[in-house]
Amino acid sequence: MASGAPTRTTCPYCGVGCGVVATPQEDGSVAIRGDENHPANLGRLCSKGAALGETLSLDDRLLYPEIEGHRTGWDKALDLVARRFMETMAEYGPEAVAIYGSGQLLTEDYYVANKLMKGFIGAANIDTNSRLCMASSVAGHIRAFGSDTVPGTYEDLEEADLVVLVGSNMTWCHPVLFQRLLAARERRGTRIVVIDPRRTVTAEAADLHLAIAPNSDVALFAGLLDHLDRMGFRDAEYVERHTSGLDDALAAAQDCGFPRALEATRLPAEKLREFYTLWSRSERVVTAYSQGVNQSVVGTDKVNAIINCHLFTGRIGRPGMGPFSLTGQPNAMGGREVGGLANMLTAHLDINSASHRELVRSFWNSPGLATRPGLKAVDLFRAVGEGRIKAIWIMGTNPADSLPDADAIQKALRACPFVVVSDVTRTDTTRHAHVLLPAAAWAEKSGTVTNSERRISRQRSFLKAPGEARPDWRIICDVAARMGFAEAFDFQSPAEIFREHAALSGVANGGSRDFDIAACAELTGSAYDTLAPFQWPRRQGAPLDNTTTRFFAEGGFYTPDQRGRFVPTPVTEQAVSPDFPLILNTGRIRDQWHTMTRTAKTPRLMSHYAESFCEIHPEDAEDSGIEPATLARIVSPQGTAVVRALVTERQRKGSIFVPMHWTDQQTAQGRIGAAVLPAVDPVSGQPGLKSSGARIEPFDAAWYGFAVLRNRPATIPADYWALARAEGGWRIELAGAEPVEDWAAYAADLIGSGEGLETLSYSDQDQASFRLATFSGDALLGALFVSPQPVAVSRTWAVEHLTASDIRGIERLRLLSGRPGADQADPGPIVCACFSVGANQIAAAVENGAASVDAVGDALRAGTNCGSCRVEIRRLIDAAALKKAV
Ligand SMILES: Nc1nc2c(c(=O)[nH]1)N[C@H]1C(S)=C(S)[C@@H](COP(=O)(O)OP(=O)(O)OC[C@H]3O[C@@H](n4cnc5c(=O)[nH]c(N)nc54)[C@H](O)[C@@H]3O)O[C@H]1N2
Ligand SMILES: Nc1nc2c(c(=O)[nH]1)N[C@H]1C(S)=C(S)[C@@H](COP(=O)(O)OP(=O)(O)OC[C@H]3O[C@@H](n4cnc5c(=O)[nH]c(N)nc54)[C@H](O)[C@@H]3O)O[C@H]1N2
Ligand code: SF4
Ligand SMILES: [Mo]
Repeated sequence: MASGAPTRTTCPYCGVGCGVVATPQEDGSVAIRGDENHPANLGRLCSKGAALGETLSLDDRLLYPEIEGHRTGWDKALDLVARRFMETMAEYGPEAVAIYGSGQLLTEDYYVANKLMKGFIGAANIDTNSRLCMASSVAGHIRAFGSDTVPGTYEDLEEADLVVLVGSNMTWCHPVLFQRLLAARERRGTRIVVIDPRRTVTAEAADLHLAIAPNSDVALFAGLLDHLDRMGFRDAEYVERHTSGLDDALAAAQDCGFPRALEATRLPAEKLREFYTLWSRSERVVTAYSQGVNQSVVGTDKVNAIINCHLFTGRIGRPGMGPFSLTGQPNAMGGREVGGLANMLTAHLDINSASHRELVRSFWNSPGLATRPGLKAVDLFRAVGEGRIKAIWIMGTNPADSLPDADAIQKALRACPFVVVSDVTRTDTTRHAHVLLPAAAWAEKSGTVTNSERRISRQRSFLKAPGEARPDWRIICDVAARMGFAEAFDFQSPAEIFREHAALSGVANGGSRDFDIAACAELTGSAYDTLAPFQWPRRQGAPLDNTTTRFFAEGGFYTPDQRGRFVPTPVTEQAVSPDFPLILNTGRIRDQWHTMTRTAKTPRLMSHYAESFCEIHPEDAEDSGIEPATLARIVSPQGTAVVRALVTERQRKGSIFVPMHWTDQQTAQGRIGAAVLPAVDPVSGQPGLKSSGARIEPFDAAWYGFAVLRNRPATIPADYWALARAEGGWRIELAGAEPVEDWAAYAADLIGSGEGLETLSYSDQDQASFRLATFSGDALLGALFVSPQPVAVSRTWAVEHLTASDIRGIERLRLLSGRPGADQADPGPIVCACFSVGANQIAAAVENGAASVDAVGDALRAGTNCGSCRVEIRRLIDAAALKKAV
């Protein structure tokens, strides 16, 4: 096959929405590069985007529909879904049926799912993982603006003098946008403030880090509003002409004031003052926020506390100013545009408004549109567990891991009479599927997505769907047709769906609603194919060009009186239970995406962190008897999880942080979702995923092990394990609560045994330490290292043996001893995933005179591609300087 034509598409990971150019190669691989013409990234990609080509392999893909675990044909599977849905509706009413979707579906998929549920099944029990992600931003926007509008654009981050990042680890989670911000800082000296209880890599790159107490953001920004008022920073004209409700909001802010803000945030007074002064004096300020704000039981108030300050100063909708909600998923925004939440209608119409409902009903010609909001994610799964919902269709999300109280979710799914799952691979959720539907994946799908700055981009397929996999929109329309709604779902392409969606956004709009892309209502097939990225709104007749759009500089809010609303945000206290005194914070790491179904496929991305961990402050570790690098059990009233202890002062005392990513697919007992509290924000219904009460205790390990293996073992006999792909095979961390009698037999089970293999082993007298390596010819088949303490073998170095073809003599002994020879460099833990550069290599370069991140880049290329690791490189340079100084 000759190498294919380049296809311009969009990255399927975060809400930055980078343009990607994918070029299939002669050898079947796909070359990936950033699209230099895409306004979001101008050619840049982060480590995850750059590794997209490595996630396209077909192993693990779902290729055929299954019923009860057995392969079947599409007709049978679709007939069954339609029949069971209709039977359930007939017997128990439409509210007994639910759809649980995802901000990773394309707008066209999302549109038809929502149309089917709200318009034709006739109830609104369709919610999505956006409830866990964006719901508080949506609710905060609607309270303040009357609409779910992100007022600004990415350029504002580049044109601001001050950028405040609240609850956002932008370096890792929106890396390309962060690179744009850093480049702007080079040019104009932007000040960056990070507000996060943890000292993240983003915090380390900032000019000021406020390590506030968890959930004290409301007090921080209420205190700021009070400060702005006292110091005379009110934009009287803006407030007078364009807003309402200031008095109540100010009263609440005065109630808080500096003293309560100080008490709640537990910051040093001079830091708090510095921040207030900086914010007040910077006309061009962007306050960008993400999950540290949204994923909270006071998330909506956090959003409004921030927006209040921008309304008060009139710093909104002008270049370099405004509140900015960073969206998580690639299409979190598109999902909201089609009303993909249980309390919304499509096209930013209001489900609680009779006239809006009538508008949609008549446009769809629907037999009976939902008349009231449906259940939000946490309540929706509670209803599944309690038997009120009897049939559920899950698409493009993995709630068995990602919802709080995840064991309860699994239990609910087990009890549910009918579970349909559309996915591209097997997950902890697909285990519960009665019907499993193979969806086409990123490279095979066409449609549109909307990024954080309201920019709609095309996703274009460049590979044929494997096996019998089909795009989600097609699957949904096929089920709808079988339920008797063929006419309303007679779409032959994503372009047709997009046109309908665009047309609906313009119906009776005339500027009365923010979301309007009626300019696309007549788009031809070929115009859709070549559609360049554009920002909404694009009202009827407007050109689809690259111009920037902003909202609210001159008021024009979407409230009945067109005024922006101040919302009072009273400061509340969160109770801490003495049995669960620590606050469990969960979130993301640089190289993994959510439940790891794609990113875990690439060794490069597994080399940054190969197992889950818990960041804990040294004093909390000592109080709980946790030694560095041992295993620890996190216990909450909901459940438990076992992870590696990472003792660090970057973590605030009283809080612990565990990544959300690891599932039963990669580790034993490590799913943190099982320990997360399902409490939700009363306004948005978004769970407070960052602050569960928990305690931590040592995991009593009789032994620890580490293994590198060419082949994935069928079973892993250990109480704890974490399995990761490595170049040439696999790597596993192991631990057991009980001693093992016969280590040689254990190793043979894990690694394999048989004729023609050569095995070397070593054990100390009481067999507490044991090492074994098995060779097939001159290549390594596997090696196991066991010790009563955490195994002190260089992981990167050991893993490199899997790809060596000539391990002989002394090399074998060195491997067995677990130590590289003096003539061999141990690269150390991988810091730069793009060029596989380890911490020891960077330390050596620094030792040899590389004194800056750029100098390290010149020497090793580390940090010169996506740049996501530059802060970590800086940290190593600083550590070396510190070592020299003491
Ligand atoms: N590498 C990577 N990038 C991703 C993703 C991924 O899985 N991996 N997922 C994408 C998605 S869907 C999302 S939603 C975004 C999320 O992007 P982010 O929101 O940036 O990421 P998180 O790590 O979830 O949380 C951000 C920070 O909130 C802090 N935080 C916790 N509690 C509080 C608090 O009370 N106040 C404040 N101010 N901060 C607090 C946490 O310590 C954490 O550092 O990332 C997107 N990008
Ligand atoms: N404790 C804790 N929990 C969290 C969070 C947290 O910070 N802490 N964050 C929350 C947030 S912000 C989010 S966004 C969620 C994310 O949580 P999930 O949505 O559950 O995570 P993913 O792993 O992205 O799941 C996407 C699924 O869709 C499949 N998939 C990929 N492409 C397609 C496709 O084209 N079609 C179909 N049908 N399937 C596809 C993937 O294989 C995968 O199984 O997690 C939430 N849960
Ligand atoms: S920043 Fe990275 S993950 Fe996000 S869209 Fe761009 S390349 Fe993809
Ligand atoms: Mo998210």
